[in-house]
Amino acid sequence: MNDTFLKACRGEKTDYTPIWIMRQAGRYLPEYQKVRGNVTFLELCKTPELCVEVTLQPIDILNVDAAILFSDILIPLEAMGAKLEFHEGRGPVFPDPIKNQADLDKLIVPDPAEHLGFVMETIRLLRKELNVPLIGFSGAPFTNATYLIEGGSSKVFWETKKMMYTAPELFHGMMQKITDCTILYLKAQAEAGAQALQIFDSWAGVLAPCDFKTFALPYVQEIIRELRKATDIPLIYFANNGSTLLELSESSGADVLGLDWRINIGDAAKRVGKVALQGNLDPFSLLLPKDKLKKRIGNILDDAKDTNGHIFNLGHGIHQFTPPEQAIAAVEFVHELSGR
Ligand code: 1CP
Repeated sequence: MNDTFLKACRGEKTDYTPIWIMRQAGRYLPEYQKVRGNVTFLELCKTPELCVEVTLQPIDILNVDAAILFSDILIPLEAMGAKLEFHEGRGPVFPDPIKNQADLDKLIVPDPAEHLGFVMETIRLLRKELNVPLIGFSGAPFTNATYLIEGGSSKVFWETKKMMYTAPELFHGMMQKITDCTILYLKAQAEAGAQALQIFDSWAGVLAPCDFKTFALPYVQEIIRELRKATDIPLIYFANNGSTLLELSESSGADVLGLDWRINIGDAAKRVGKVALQGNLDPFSLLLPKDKLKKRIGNILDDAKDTNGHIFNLGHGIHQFTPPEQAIAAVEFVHELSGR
């Protein structure tokens, strides 16, 4: 097995800098569109054979150094009992958002084997096929909570912040319930064969540092503390738009911190201790002409030379209109320029 990714996560020396791409399986790939054309997104997520197929697509097409389980951060929320719909062109919708204690009381902490068995089955099947490490994942409690409270995607997070500031006990109760669910879910993924776990905190960057510290970070810390007792696989925490939260994020206890593109990776390395760093090419810079893209990748690799382990990635998910050949070229450039 190619274990370059796992070595970099642990801060060990590698022959080259490994790369994978957030959302590497998805709508920018015609091969994904083809599978997706026959089923709804939720049907796809619940059919292990199809999840295996789309997880493997970018491994062959892009030649990346890690696979990420095909699923979605919102799947365990549905297992908690929240009604979830995906509307074409509009994204996820929770038609019955959580507004009060009675709504929260209706949510359960699901047994992953019973309610999320299709995810574990996907992991078991993938491990038989893969020759690169498999990353499992979940949303971070704060990010997942925003979807349950807002009833879907948001730009301003009015309802979330309103609950935080005017009903903090309800908010904390909800965070604890999501945390309990996430701990069981990620432990089950590790037991099924996931070789690293990433926690996606896509909306952490909308919080002031003091609120991140009070309302979000303690729950990530609890998840990582509990996982540590169960497994020694690398744990990655990605707080999107989180460069102002870097030192706090490091106190999550993660082995690897994901970085978006708004910070220079060398500057980030100076601010943290022995964690490895993952990132951080602006996803839209994949539109650069190839010579400029190569130079840009070279600069990130240079800036990252003093990190205690570097995993190349984009600073957020690949955009759905990205030409696949640009992503293929980016992977080639990372491998070529970082070869030692
Ligand atoms: O129409 C389609 O085919 C659905 C598009 C799609 C895909 C391909 C969604 C809907 N989710 C996914 C897969 C997915 N989502 C993966 C596995 C694929 C891979 O990485 O290769 C992963 C890891 C996620 C994680 C995810 N889902 C996040 C965290 C990462 C991030 O991008 O910030 C979030 C926030 C979601 C929610 C979600 N899922 C899908 C949509 C449209 C959204 C909403 C995003 C938003 O609120 O802006």
